[in-house]
Amino acid sequence: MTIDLPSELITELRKAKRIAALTGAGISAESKIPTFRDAMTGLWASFSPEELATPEAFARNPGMVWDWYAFRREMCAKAIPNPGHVALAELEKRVEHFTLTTQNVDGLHQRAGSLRVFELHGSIARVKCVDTGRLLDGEIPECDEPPPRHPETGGLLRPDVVWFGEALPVEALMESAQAARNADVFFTVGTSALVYPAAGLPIEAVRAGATVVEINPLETPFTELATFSLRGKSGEILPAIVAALDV
Ligand code: BV8
Repeated sequence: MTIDLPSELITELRKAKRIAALTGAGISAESKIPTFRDAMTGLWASFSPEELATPEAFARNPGMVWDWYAFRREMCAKAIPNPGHVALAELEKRVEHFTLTTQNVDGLHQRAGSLRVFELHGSIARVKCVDTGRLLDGEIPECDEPPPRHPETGGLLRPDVVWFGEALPVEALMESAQAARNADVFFTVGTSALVYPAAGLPIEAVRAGATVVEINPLETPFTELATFSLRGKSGEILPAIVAALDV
């Protein structure tokens, strides 16, 4: 598969001291994790993610929401980082300052070797008490009727992810916004650019004068603002970019 890359992009990347990237569910599609908008299958097919990934949905039907996350947690644990995740970990080694911000909760960037990762929407691998926010140490307890309860607090357990209507982790958001404002080159990879405030990061990068590269098989509401909009799969385009830098 030969990927046509704009030579100006490679020139910009060679000069760049600070590179930042925002990733969305699309970068994990080639690891067989359905994108957020495709994830609604089986029992949950009749729901939209915005309906299930909310505190209200958990309050209304904690068992169903817990089961949806347990099903996704299992899928993420079995998933393997793909060449797109690996390429971003390689890119981090080649530049002075690299910041990776992800909307994904699957942990695949860290498993691919990325060191500086900010998880804007939390992690599906962690669970916490819904009342106190206290994280669970160790294994998720067995239970007859899910969700299980936190052994110390007694509260119901919920995934440690950011639901719609919940605030994002302040430090992750601040660091990511600063990286977007200071980037020489900013990548937005595999995201429909619909969910805020994450979707505001590439816009901050454009405002600050960065070279902004969108990688997505489809157009998004951000496409017209990008310096380069590369139509294709991140698992193919990102390795091609790293290979071009090594020439
Ligand atoms: C908040 C965790 C305030 C859970 C998720 C303006 C400002 C602030 C808020 C808002 C605002 N406008 C609206 C809001 C509210 C809301 C929002 O944005 N709603 C949307 C629907 C309009 N935002 C919030 O509620 C946020 N909270 O603002 O709180 C606040 C402040 C103080 C105090 C209290 C409250 C919280 C949002 C976080 C929600 N949680 N995830 C979970 O995972 O279950 S969001 C969820 O969507 C995932 O994280 C997902 O990553 C994310 C975005 O979706 P994408 O990643 O883009 O995935 P998607 O499927 O949409 O697209 C995939 C893309 O990949 C596609 O474009 C496809 O073409 C592409 N693709 C496919 N294959 C490939 C590929 N690309 C490359 N290669 C491939 N092979």
